[in-house]
Amino acid sequence: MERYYQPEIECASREKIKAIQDEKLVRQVKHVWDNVPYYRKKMEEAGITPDDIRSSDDLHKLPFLSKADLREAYPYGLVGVPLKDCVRIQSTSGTTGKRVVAFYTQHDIDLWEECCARAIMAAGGTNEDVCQVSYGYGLFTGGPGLNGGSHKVGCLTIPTSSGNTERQIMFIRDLNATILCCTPSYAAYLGESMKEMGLKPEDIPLKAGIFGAEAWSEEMRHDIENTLGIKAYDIYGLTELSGPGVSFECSAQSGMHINEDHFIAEIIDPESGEVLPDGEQGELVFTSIDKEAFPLLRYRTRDVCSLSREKCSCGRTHVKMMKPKGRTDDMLIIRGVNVFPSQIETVLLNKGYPANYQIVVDRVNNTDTLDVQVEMTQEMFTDNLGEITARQRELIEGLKSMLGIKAQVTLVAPKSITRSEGKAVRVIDKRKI
Ligand code: DLL
Repeated sequence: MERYYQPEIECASREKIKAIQDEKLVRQVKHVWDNVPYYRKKMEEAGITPDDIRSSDDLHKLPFLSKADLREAYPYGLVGVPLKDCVRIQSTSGTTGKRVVAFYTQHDIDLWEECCARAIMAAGGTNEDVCQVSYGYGLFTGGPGLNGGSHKVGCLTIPTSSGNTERQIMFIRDLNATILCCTPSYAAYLGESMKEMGLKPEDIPLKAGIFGAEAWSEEMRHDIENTLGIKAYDIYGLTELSGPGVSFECSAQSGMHINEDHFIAEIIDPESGEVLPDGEQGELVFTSIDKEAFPLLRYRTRDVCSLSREKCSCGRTHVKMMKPKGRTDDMLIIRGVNVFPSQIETVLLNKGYPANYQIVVDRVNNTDTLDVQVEMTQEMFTDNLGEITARQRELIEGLKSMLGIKAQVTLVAPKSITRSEGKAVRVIDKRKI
C-alpha cells in the first residue's frame, strides 16, 4: 500500500521533477514521431523534428492537439502501438459528434490506476478502508479508474456504479463504507436522500469523499461535507489522458496536485495559444509523457484554470491546478458577457439554496435571455407570493453583482429538477446560433 504514497516522486525537488520530465518528454516525442503519422505530419508542418525537443523547455515548439484532431483521427489515427498491444478502450460521454475513444496498454492501465491510488491515499485512504465506487462503470472512466486505484491501495472495494440510491445508502451503512467516490452532484443527492431518511452525519460511517468529473464550487463542497460529515476531496481527469487521477487534492484542499511525473501541464491564452505564467488563468494543456497507446502531446483540454507552485502544507511538490472554473466550451456568452455556470452556483449556494438548478439561455427579439431555475428547500417552500418575489429579487441582485448582467430567476418546488447520478446537466442553451 505504501507504494502509492511516493514521496520520492510526489515530494521531489523541482530539479528532480524537471529531470524526469525532460527525459520522458524527449522519449515520448520520438515515440510519437515514429509511430503516430497524424502527429508527425503536424510536426512536419510546424517545421520541427524530434531533434528540436531536447528538454521540457522546448515543449512550446510542439503543435497543439485539439478535440477536432481527435475527431478527425477517430478511431485509430492517434494510436501509438500495434492494436495487439492494447488491452482496453474507454470513451467520453460526449453527446455531440463522435465520441473520443482512448486506448490503453497494460502499462497505461497500471499508470492510470497508480494515479488514482495516489489520490485515494492523499484523501487519507489506507488498506483499512472500505471504498464505495459510485461513479459509472463501463465506457466512462470514473468507475474503472477509482476501482483500480482502490484495489491498489488495498481498500475493500464496493463497485456499486451509479444509480439505485437506496441500495447505495444500504451498502454504505451495512458494509461500513468509509470512502465514497462519485460525482459531486451525486454526492449531494445521496446526502439529500440520507437526510430525508432521517440520517444524521454521525449515523453515516463515511469519512472522506473523492468527487470529480464536473466543476463544483467551494460552497457545494461545504454543503456536502456538512450533510455527509466527511472531508470532500476534488479529483480531476479526462478520458483523453487516461481518466480520473491526472490531478487530485491533498489534505490542504486547495488545488489539485498534477501527477507531474506522467503529465506536463501548461496554461495558454485560448485565443493566441501563447503560454501564460503561473497564477494566470487560461486554458489547461497537457502532454502525456508516459503513455504508450494514446500519447497526446500538448492536448488542449478547454478547461479554464490557473496553476500554482506555492509550497503545499502536505509536502507534495507537484504543481497544483486550481479548481477549474468551467470549460471554454461551456462558458456562456450572454449579451457579450462571459458567464460560467460555476459563478451562478456560487451565488445560489451562498444564499442558502441547494445545488439543484438549471440555467436556460434563449434569444428573444435578438437579445439573449438568461433564466436561472432554482429549487427551494423544503424549509423555504411557501405559497406566499410576496415571500417568493422577495427571494427572487434577492437572487437577481446577487447574480447581477457576480455576473454584471441581469438574469431572470424562477424559484421552483423542491425536487422538481431532475437529479443526476453522473455529471449534472446544468445548462440548456436554446439559442440557434
Ligand atoms: O470526467 C474523468 C473523471 C472521472 C474525473 C471521475 C474525475 C472523476 P471525461 O468524461 O472525459 O472524464 O470528462 C473530462 O470533465 O475536461 C473537465 O471539463 C471535467 N472535469 C473532470 N474532473 C473535473 C473536476 C472524466 N474535478 C472533463 N473539476 C474535463 C472540474 C472536471 N471539471
